[in-house]
Amino acid sequence: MLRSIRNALHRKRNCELRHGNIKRFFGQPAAQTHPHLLQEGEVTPGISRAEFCYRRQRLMEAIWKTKLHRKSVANHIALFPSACKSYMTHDIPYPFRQNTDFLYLSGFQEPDSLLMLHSIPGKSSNSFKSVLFVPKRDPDKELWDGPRSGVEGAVDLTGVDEAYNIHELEHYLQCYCRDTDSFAVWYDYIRPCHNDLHNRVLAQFLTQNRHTAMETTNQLVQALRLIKSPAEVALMKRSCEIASEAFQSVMQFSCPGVNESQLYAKVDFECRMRSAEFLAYPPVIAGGDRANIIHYINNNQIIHAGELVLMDAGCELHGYSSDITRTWPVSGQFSAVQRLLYEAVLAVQESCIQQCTTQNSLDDIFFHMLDKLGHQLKTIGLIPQNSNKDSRLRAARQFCPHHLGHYLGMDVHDTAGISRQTKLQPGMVVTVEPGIYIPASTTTVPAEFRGIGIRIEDDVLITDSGQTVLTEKCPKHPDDVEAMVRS
Ligand SMILES: [Mn+2]
Repeated sequence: MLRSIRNALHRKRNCELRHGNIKRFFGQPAAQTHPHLLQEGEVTPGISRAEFCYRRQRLMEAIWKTKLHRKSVANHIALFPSACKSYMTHDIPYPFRQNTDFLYLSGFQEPDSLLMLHSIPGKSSNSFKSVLFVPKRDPDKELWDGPRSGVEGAVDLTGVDEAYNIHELEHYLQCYCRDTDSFAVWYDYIRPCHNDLHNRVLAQFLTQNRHTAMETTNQLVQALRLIKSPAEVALMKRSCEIASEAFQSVMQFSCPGVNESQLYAKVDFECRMRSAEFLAYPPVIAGGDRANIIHYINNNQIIHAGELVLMDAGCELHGYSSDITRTWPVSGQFSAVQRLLYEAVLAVQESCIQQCTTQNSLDDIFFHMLDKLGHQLKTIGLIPQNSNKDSRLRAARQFCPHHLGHYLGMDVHDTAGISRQTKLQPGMVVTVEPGIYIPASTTTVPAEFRGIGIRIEDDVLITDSGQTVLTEKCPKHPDDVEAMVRS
C-alpha cells in the first residue's frame, strides 16, 4: 500500500519535473539545472542514460559468463561503493573525486553511496535490478553543503531501477539473504574503497557466510572500461584537445627566469578556462636537471635562460583524462646538444606511435622503444659504437628507466589491472612516452650532455585502420616548439 502511494507520488513528481512546474536541484549537474553542460537524457556530460544502462547490462553479462570454481550459482549480487569525503583538516574537505568504477556504472556524483546490481531470485537468469543507495535528504546538511539528490532525484538522474537511503542498505541486504538460497557476492573486498561502509555494513554481511562464492569486480569492470565507446572517445578527444591548447599557451608564456609554479598556475588556468574540472594529476614542471626526477612535483624553482623545461600535465574533463609531456627550451631555442637528444627521443616516439596497432601490446612496443633508443644512444655516441644488442638494451633501460606508456581513460593510469601484454584493440587509448634522462651526476657521458632530461608523450587512440594521435594539436617537432615559445 505504502509502496503504491510512493510510486504514485513519484510519477506525479516526474511529470512535474518534465514539465518544469517545480524547480528541483540535484547533488550534481543535470540537464534541467545545467543546460550548458548536459543535454536532455545525459547522466554525466556526454554520456546518456542508455549508455549507463548498457554498461550495467554488460557487467552482469560478464558476471553470468564467469565460471566460478564451485558449483553453479543461480544468483549474483554486485556491490560498488562510492568514494567517501576526505578532509585535509577539521571541516576542510579535499576536492571530491568520485570512485571511478562506481561513476562508470552509475554516473552518480555524491559521496557515501553504493550501487548494487543483483539478479532477481526466481526470475529468468538474465534479468537483474540496479539499485542505488544514496545520502538521505537533510535540510540542515544541505544548507551547508548544497542540495542532495535523494532517492527520487537519484532515480530521475541516473535511470537505475530503484533508490533507497544509504541507511537502508543493511536491511536490504538482510532481505536479499532471506529470499535467496544461493548467491555469489561480487565486491572488491581486498581493497575496499569506502572504509566506513565496509566496516559498518559490508564486512559483516560478508562474514555471515550466506553466500556460496565471493569474487572481486575490478577485472570485469576494467575489461569494459578498457574499450572506449564512441561517446567516451569524443570526451577523450576533447580532454586531449584542451590539454594540447593549454600546453601551447604555457609554451608561449615561458621565458627565462619564470618560476615552475607560475607555469603550473598557467596550465591549470588554461585547462579550467576550457571547461576541464581540474588537472588530472599533480603536474611535473621541471626546469633543467630536475627533469631527471621522474615524479618531480615540487614545481618551485626558477628556470634559467638556456635550460629546458619538461612539463607532464593533463586535465580531467567530465571524468576523462588526458596526459601530455613536452620538453622545450625556455629561451626559445634548443642548444645543439639539447636538439640532438630531443630529436633522438622524437624519432623513437614517432616510431613507437606507428607500432600502436592491433598487432602489438604495450609490452611489445616497450621492447621496440628500448631497441630504437639503444640505436639512438649509439648514434649520438653516448654508448660505444661496438655495443652489442644486449648492452644497447641495458643502456636504453638505464637512460629511460620507465615503461613506454599505460592505458588512459577515466583514470590517468587507467585499468591498471589489465596486463600490458594484451594486444591493443580499437577503442583503447594508450600513452606513448619515451624519454632520455641524464642526471647532472652522470660521469660516464661527456659533460655537455649532463643535466638534461627529455620526455615526449602523446595520447593515442587505437582504430580499425591503425591509430589516431589525440594530442596532435600540441607542438612536438623542434622547429614548431621553438616557434611556439617565441610567439
Ligand atoms: Mn603518462
